[in-house]
Amino acid sequence: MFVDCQKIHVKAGDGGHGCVSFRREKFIEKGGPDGGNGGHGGDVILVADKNANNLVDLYYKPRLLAERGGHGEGKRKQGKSGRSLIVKVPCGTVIRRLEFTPLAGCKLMVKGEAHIPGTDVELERRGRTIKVMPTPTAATDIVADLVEEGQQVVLCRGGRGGRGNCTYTSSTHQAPREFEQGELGEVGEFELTLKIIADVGLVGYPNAGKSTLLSRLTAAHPKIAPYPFTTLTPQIGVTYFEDFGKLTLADIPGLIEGAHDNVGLGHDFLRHIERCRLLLLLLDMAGVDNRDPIEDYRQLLKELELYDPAMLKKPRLIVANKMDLPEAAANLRRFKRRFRRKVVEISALESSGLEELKQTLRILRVG
Ligand SMILES: Nc1nc2c(ncn2[C@@H]2O[C@H](COP(=O)(O)OP(=O)(O)OP(=O)(O)O)[C@@H](O)[C@H]2O)c(=O)[nH]1
Ligand SMILES: [Mg+2]
Repeated sequence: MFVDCQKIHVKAGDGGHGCVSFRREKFIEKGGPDGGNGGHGGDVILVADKNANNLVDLYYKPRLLAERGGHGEGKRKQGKSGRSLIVKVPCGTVIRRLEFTPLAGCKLMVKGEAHIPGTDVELERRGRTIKVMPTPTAATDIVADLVEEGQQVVLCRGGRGGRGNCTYTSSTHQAPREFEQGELGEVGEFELTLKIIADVGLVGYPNAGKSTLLSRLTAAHPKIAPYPFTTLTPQIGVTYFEDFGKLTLADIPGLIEGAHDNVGLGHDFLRHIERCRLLLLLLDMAGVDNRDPIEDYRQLLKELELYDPAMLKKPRLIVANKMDLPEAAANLRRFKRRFRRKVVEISALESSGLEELKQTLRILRVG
């Protein structure tokens, strides 16, 4: 299963409570207070990992809870710190904070005032205060964008451990019975969206041959079939050059008219090419399904523009596929007369023209 958008509920570990204890030993009378502090609660951390390729783990486990801190003990023993929960997510995950909906039994308090979005919120639960991260506003709702391998973000911090009674001792207060409860860990709700990071995005109508091209240039094995919407989820492949340089290519489901409005598989997948540095517009030059490559090209540009005008500012390369079929040559002449742009001619099926395509991609990508 491929999951590229997932809502999660996060709770960091609560701090352990401080302990009230007095030293009791034979021959030592009134040994004094010796209650230790509570341990800190664990944090919830997300880290970008190149081996994770989608958010399916979080789909099955959308509640992330870190371990709580241990309580303090006698003999000044500090409670054990809670282990942090570290979750791996794919590179390219954007994390947005959502408005927190308190659980039953919780009351939203904002220092006695009506709540203002973007300010600190506190929750009161069974007489104790939970820290909730500031509610999102347009400017602050993106918490992090994990792009590089190893980049990490602490989503919620664990609570501090409470003080034990030995820390309350003073010259005038030698047998304190005070202690502190551990702080509650932060809670929050987040939405994770994956926006794949690849150098080249393959864009084209269904059946144009995008998956065939990906399978010829890289070691990826996407499904290839002569019907539209064979590819249902983005596929990534890496193509290598003789000097060990490499390019990553992303194949997304075919675009059709209205894709910007979520027609077909539309919108959901266009975001995966938002971050590609180069767009490869693949056209079925033979017009196999009674299509006209000129119309296809116009429509693709229109869909990209309607989705986000910035898409057209990216460098793009037009690639004419299916040049092995007899109708292709005449269509290509017509296309070139109409647009006067550089067109790379290939036949993905017969693997012809692929070396020139690779070199052109490289030059455009570097330049
Ligand atoms: N004759 C010929 N057929 C091709 C060529 N490239 C792809 N095809 C055929 O076109 C059909 C569709 O190919 P796919 O690679 O699945 O197309 P796609 O663009 O990934 O399609 P979707 O995933 O549905 O968007 C398959 O039957 C391929 O064998 C080519 O260069 N020449
Ligand atoms: Mg495909």
